[in-house]
Amino acid sequence: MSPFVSPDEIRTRFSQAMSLMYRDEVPQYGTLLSLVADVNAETLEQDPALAARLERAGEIERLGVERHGAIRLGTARELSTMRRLFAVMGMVPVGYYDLSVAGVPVHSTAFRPVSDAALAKNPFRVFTSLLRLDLVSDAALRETAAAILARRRIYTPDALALIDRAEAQGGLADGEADRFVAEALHTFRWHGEATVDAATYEALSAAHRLVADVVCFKGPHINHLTPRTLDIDAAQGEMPRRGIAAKAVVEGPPPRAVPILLRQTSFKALEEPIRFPGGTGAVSGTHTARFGEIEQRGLALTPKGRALYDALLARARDGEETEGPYETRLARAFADLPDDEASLRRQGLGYFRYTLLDAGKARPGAALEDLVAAGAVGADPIVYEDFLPVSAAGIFQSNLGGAEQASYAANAARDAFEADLGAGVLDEFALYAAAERASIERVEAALGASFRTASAA
Ligand code: OOG
Ligand code: NI
Repeated sequence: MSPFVSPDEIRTRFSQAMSLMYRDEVPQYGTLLSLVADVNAETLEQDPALAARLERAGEIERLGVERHGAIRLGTARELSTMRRLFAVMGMVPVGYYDLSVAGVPVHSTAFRPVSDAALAKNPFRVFTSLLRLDLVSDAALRETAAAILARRRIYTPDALALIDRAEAQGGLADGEADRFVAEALHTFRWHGEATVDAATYEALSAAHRLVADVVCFKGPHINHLTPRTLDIDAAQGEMPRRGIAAKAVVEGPPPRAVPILLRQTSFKALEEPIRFPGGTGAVSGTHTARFGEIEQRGLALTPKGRALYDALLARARDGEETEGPYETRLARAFADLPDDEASLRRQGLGYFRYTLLDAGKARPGAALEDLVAAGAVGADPIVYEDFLPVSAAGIFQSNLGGAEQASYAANAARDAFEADLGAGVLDEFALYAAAERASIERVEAALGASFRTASAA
């Protein structure tokens, strides 16, 4: 037996500890959790077929613990250490998101588990952004910010020592894992004291509110935690009834019979008191950074499906669809994406996980598609585990508190990001394709046959 706690278990402990901490720091997050739990229970009760399918996919158990968070880092060193910290809990960087196109001076990745088994245990993800000071035009301000960031230490010495130990030993023993969780948690806490004086805060905030959020504090406070709902429209409707002012528009695709990718809504960031050093100790300013968010996840799309999604979204946002409110334009644009599972699968638009349901119904030599039609094999949507850059930008914008609409020339810098990270980011599509392929191979092995046709994707 391994003397170490599994990374899945450490991730679960960490995500639990983070959730407790955030509920303490931002009580409305607790309200969101109970709202989502109620909506999910209601949805499952009213839709036994959905309940059965989630059960089959092993998603029922994960639903109660499922959430994502987000942080914003200031330096390459912070980012590469964050990669090592998350690796201890089985989370690796997936995807590259360039948000500069949307006027946010960061680029990002998502740390998350990747294997089917680890995702089923606990799919905790952290959307992690790195500030791009190169996009700040004022050179003096850029230098000030870089100097402040170079001085801060966001990890405790014990957290660093435990990361070293996990790497050297190949894991952490039970007590070490608990200490690691407690030490790592410090990095994500809110600190009400700014590390800079009010004038510096104002100057950085004027360049972009996000710059002040990253540079002026002791560490990268977790800025939201997001539970997963099975019905985001119901959750959105319920928010005002529980005293939460919801963001006006749900980000992502419109409501559909077959949920795809990711739909998200949030409540606006709190305006929190901050103190500046050298002051009287009295509140000397406010800062908006921390908020609450809810999401609904659906089918992971193939590159072909995703290209269609991106095109349809653009059509609704700033393309041919110009008549009526946003929701109407969005619904009209998405009429061009099939909205039943069979079409999405047959047209190679989404990824599916295949399971053998009834070997007795399987004719020898049949194609996979025939086996699905005959009810011998089930095809369930593979859940999208990642993020959407346009949605993420919308979430950033609605929570920065200011009205500014900065814009930067489209300026992806993936190579620089990976160099700062100290590793490459994984390709999300390759992960979904591998999960689909592995499920087909399991069916093949169980039937002792191989299928004539390759998977749609
Ligand atoms: C991250 C915003 C992105 C999401 O769910 O798309 C995000 C941030 O505000 O730091 O969390
Ligand atoms: Ni989020």
